[in-house]
Amino acid sequence: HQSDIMGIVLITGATAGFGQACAETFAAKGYDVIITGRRKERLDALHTQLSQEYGANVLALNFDVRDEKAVWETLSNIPDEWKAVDILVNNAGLAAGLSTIDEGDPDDWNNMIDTNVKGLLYVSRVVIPWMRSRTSGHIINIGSTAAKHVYAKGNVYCASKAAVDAISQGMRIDLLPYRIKVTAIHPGAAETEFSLVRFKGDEDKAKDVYKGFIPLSAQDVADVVYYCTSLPPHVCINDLVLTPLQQANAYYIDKN
Ligand code: NDP
Ligand code: 8X3
Repeated sequence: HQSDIMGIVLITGATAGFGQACAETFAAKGYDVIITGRRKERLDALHTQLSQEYGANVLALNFDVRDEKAVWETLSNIPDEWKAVDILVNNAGLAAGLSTIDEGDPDDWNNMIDTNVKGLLYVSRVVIPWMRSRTSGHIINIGSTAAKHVYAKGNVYCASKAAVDAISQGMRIDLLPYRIKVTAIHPGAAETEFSLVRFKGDEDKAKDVYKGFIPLSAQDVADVVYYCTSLPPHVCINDLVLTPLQQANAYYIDKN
């Protein structure tokens, strides 16, 4: 990019799905990109791809968002020029299992709450002061239609995304004095590795989720994320729900 850099975007969970599509989209638009995730080989491959295809400067950071110390140490120690983050996309997250509350696995509950809620907070806690010092910035939190309505067996996943919704509202109030935008984006059913992760590698179960309708793609979501960041400085989309045409809400999909 050299002379025509649009800014710096930090995307958590860039090794798959929405995060990867966001990394490609922002790099293609001329952003320099900080990508994060646990799978190092994928991060390295994406690093190479983004630099070669788009000429983006890329910083790949390999950490688990659940690890408060790792989040703090890794992010605090990046070179100062990378701390001028314009856009933070809090995307890393997962659903683990799909069970009634009486049969839920506490390990799954911990994983979802630690990743979707606490991980988002840990990353934000480091990045927000960088934005505050520049009196500008944009935080995009990836919620879900599951934040807006609870569906059968969705209990703790839905609760974790409702927390993302509430945290986004709180951030928006607290960060107004610093002119930091906060946008919560709530996608409906999108075919990524999401269901493969939820069903712990069971490919048939994962595929079944998307039968009978055309789901969103990771690129659909990335396009909407990018759109929200491309508006004039005085305009902020606070909260945005997007679903496939055949989906009305978290628990109603008109399958054919
Ligand atoms: P994917 O499983 O395809 O991607 C998830 C990403 O999150 C991966 O890059 C993964 O990287 C990262 N991640 C997960 N856990 C951690 C962790 N502990 N530390 C660091 N990174 C982590 O799923 P999606 O792209 O679909 O999901 C992205 C977000 O969108 C999630 O928050 C999800 O809840 C939400 N969402 C998904 C919907 C869907 O239908 N797909 C709809 C609505 C919201 P790695 O494993 O390498 O660490
Ligand atoms: C992911 C979509 O429908 O499984 O948030 O809740 S859903």
